[in-house]
Amino acid sequence: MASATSRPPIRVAVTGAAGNIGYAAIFRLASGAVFGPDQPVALNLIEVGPGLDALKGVVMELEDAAFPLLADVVATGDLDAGFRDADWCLLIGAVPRKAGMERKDLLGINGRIFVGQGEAIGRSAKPGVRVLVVGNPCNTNALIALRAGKLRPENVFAMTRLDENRAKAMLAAKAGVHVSAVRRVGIWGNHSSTQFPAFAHATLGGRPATAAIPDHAWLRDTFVPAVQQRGAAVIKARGASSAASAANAALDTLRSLHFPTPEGDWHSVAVLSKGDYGVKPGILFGYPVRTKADGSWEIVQGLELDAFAREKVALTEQELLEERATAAEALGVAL
Ligand code: NAX
Repeated sequence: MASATSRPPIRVAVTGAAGNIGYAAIFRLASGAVFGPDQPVALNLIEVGPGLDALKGVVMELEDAAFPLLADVVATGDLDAGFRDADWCLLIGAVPRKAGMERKDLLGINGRIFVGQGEAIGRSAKPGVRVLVVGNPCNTNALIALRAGKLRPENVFAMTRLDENRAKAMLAAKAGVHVSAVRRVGIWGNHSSTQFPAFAHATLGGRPATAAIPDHAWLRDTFVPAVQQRGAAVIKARGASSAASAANAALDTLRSLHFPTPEGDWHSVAVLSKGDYGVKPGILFGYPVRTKADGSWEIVQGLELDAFAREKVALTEQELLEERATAAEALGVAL
């Protein structure tokens, strides 16, 4: 397939491409919604088992969409073919937790998947490949892939953007402003019910959230748990986990890491901790991050964490340390 413009395509590998999130993500990737209207995109779509049959239909639909920017499509069950020459890997496919399954079982089952994927990315993707893990438990899966593939730590991310978007929507609704007026919401820690959506640094239409929302008990006791439990609330209402909003957040993350962050703002993503804000090194920890003009990124520095925030950060840090230990034991490797 020849592309409409002469720029080389950005090649994005997507696992779980025929699943709910994958299906919602790839058409927007192909349309130019992430990398812009002048940037061709190539898609490497990776599936397993029955997903491989469904993927044939997804490829037919991609053809039928006649995207001018879509330069190439590879559909495969082979990890090396799937990750070959990838600039970005979007790791969505994972085994969901089933009734009776312990967290340790899930970490073991998915851990093995992410060992294999990390190794294949290390062998077959471009050396500077960037990896975003969505499949849960995404922070620890990302750590496993990073270690297995000996990937560059600055290039491996786990998704906390859906939590940020949820938090922004809730703050906007409470204050009666449009969601686009909300900035500087950082999700700290794990993408789980221990995450900490830090409201103290947020602004609404330029005003501190704590001024725009004077009900600070609501911020602490209603807002924080509501963001933490939003995924469960969607499952209860929809009978299935968030998919379109999760795909949207994954694409927001790619865009925010690809383009410089607007002045005075930041975005949330989990990165390998090196001790910033006193968090133990060696876990994928959600932080507020800024992307620089040269494409590199930095953790936002100098934010004040009060006693409430420090307690929440410590809780989610503790959970990630435990997840790492459990996964290391289940896989029989050091992480
Ligand atoms: P689906 O079950 O609809 O799709 C998953 C797809 O992955 C299936 O088509 C399956 O065949 C494929 N798959 C499974 N193992 C694979 C492997 N080893 N290689 C390639 N493909 C594989 O789930 P979906 O709703 O798309 O959710 C995917 C993952 O996202 C789950 O782990 C889910 O928990 C996680 N989520 C993460 C979120 C986040 O914010 N980080 C939020 C949404 C979502 O819960």
